[in-house]
Parts: sequence; C-alpha cells; structure tokens
Amino acid sequence: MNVYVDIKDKGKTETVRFHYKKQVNKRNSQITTVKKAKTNPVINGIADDAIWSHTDWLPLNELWLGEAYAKDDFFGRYKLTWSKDALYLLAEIKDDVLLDKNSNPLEAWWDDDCLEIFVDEDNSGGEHQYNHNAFAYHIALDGNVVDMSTKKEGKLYNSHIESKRVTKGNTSIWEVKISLFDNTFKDDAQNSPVKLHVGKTIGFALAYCDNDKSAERENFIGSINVEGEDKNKGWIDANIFGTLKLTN
Ligand SMILES: [Ca+2]
Ligand SMILES: [Ca+2]
Ligand SMILES: [Ca+2]
Ligand SMILES: [Ca+2]
Repeated sequence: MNVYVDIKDKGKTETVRFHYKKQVNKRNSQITTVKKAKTNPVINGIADDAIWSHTDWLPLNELWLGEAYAKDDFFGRYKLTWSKDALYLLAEIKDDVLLDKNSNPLEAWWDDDCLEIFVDEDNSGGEHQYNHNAFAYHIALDGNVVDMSTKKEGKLYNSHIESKRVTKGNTSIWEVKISLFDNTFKDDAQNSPVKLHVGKTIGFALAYCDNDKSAERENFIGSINVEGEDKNKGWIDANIFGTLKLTN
C-alpha cells in the first residue's frame, strides 16, 4: 500500500509517497532435525539404504483440500536425510487408485496423483507464486517434475529432482534426491545447486494430490498444520512451510 506523509519545510508542505509492504515473517513452528547420510541413498525406490533404517518416519496427514478420507483411500509417511549435494526423501504412500488423467505433464498437473515437494532453500518464507524464492515441485507418476515458472506457466524442472517410484499393490515407495537452488535461480540460464552444511535451515513441506476417479483432485494432504480456512497456501506462501535443521 502507499503511505503519504506531509513534510513541512520553511512554510511549504510537500507530500511524499512511500510504498509500504507489510512483512509477515515465517514463524518456524514445525522444526525437524535431519540427520546426514554417511552414504548417499541409491535412488531406486528400495528403502534398503543404511540411513533409512536409522531414520524415523514423519506423518503426512494434514488435510489441505477435500473431504475427510479413509485409510485405504490414502495413507502417507516420509523420511528425510541429506548430503552436501542434496536433500533426500523417502515417501511411503498408500493410495487405492493411481490416476494419470492428463498425459501432458503441463496440463492441470495438480489433478493427477502426484507427490509435491515444497522447498525454500534459505528458509526465508514469503511469497513465491511466480518467482524462485521457493519451489513447489510436483512429481508426477511418470517422474516429470513441474512448477510454475516466472512466466506464470507450468515448466519442467526435471534436472532438480531425481526420483524413482516402486509400487506394489496399493503401496508406493518414492525415493527422491532434491537439489536445492537459491532465490537467484533464473529460468533461462545455467544454475548451480547450493551445497548443504550442518546447521543450515531449509523451509520444507511435503504433500500428496490424491485423485482416484474425479475431474479434479479429490484430496490434498500435507505435512504441515496450516491455520485458518484456506489451507491450500503452500504453492504461494512459503511462510506455511516447516523448517528443517541439518545435523550430523
Ligand atoms: Ca534406495
Ligand atoms: Ca486414493
Ligand atoms: Ca527463499
Ligand atoms: Ca489416487
């Protein structure tokens, strides 16, 4: 908003306009410590890497959109670890029907079953809808990775995410390597991922878009308790992300 201030000097009054933007800071209410992997997990959708057996499950159970769901419709949990080059995720998702409605990865990608990873490299919080202050990567069943570009349209970011999904019955294991890019990322340039270190904090949330048979996704389930009526804020507002703290 604009703020107008009258400045009086030698009997004259000059009105000066200031542009004021309200700063809402991130509250860091959900802090998770993440242990470093001694050996990097192999991205093969198989959870037999040493680090995964020494890491606890975290819940994926906050309803962001849709009606209350049954356990056989959706159940999710996840683990995290890191190396100096990347963040690693292991997600176990039980979903009764896997649906890839739109074969074009850039068409309504949020209405297909997909795993969504929210990352704010410097844990700044703040608005990120059409900028790279933070990313909201949607990993489709076919492995394509989509987020909004600075041109306000969907774009593939497949080089940021290496993933493998292995599905047995209704249970999928998604194993994911996430390279982190800072807010200087440019869509049309060469960019290098940042290096990670002990003590670094990262904004993070995980979600799953569940669609089994509908025109639009039926449920959107996240890892963070979002206050207020509108819980579908993660794709715009990095303030709702949790905070990861990297440890040895
Ligand atoms: Ca593995
Ligand atoms: Ca389902
Ligand atoms: Ca940021
Ligand atoms: Ca589904």
